[in-house]
Amino acid sequence: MIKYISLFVLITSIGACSFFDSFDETPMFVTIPQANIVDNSSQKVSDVWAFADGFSIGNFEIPETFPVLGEGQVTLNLFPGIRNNGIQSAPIQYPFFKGNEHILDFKPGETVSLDLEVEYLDNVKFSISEDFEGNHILNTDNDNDPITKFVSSTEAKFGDFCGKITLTADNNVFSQSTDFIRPTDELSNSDVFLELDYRSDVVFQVGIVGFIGNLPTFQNIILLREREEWDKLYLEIGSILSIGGFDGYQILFTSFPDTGAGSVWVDNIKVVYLEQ
Ligand SMILES: [Ca+2]
Ligand SMILES: [Ca+2]
Repeated sequence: MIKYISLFVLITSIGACSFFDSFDETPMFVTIPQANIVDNSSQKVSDVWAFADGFSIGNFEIPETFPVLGEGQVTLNLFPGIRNNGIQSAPIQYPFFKGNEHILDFKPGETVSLDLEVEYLDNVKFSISEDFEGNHILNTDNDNDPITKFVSSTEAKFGDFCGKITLTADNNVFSQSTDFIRPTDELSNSDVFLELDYRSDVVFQVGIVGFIGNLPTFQNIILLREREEWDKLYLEIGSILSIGGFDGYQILFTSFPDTGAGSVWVDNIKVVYLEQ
């Protein structure tokens, strides 16, 4: 492992020429031009995590070309990565995607191009899944203003509809959560992420309403800034549900104080976990 990591550091710090001078072996190169979302669903895969014969080569922002050492055949395992909680400096392997395995004939100096295929694992489950293509489940009004609510909108990127909520000068607060209190017991041994597509011209917050019995705890987790184009958030919520000891939860959308007039659009709200 030390060998691979030091190779990567050398290449990124002093360039490929020095790298070739320093080692007897000539690597082959693997290019990952793009992530290919197998079912054309909404995903934001930014990185590939690469392993050769079980050793980590590193994680790379796509598109990228990286060297691989070996002889005979090399087993290359690639895993799709995302940025955790929308933080650029927090790349992680997303625990819900299948890995790609390639058996390569090792040919020094040659470059192989491989698309990263992105597909959910077979045991992925959705505790919540809302695409706004029919009646939606974002109707729980916690703010006592029935005017501020999510309505179906045709301004969608995926499918025909998304959800939209609008703030005006007179109606400038919202706190809306998903209908039904979802149980947490099925999530307890798994990573749990909220996936959310959003666009916004105001700052807003996303969080959970955690329930112990019927007692709600409102918890904002992340503040999302304005986005002119649709963006996607992967938000880790399993630890928050677990630490709170909640036996049920809803997903919560809240306006930020004094944010002014504007709208928030949301789509493809999924709470993802692995069936054990
Ligand atoms: Ca949709
Ligand atoms: Ca409301």
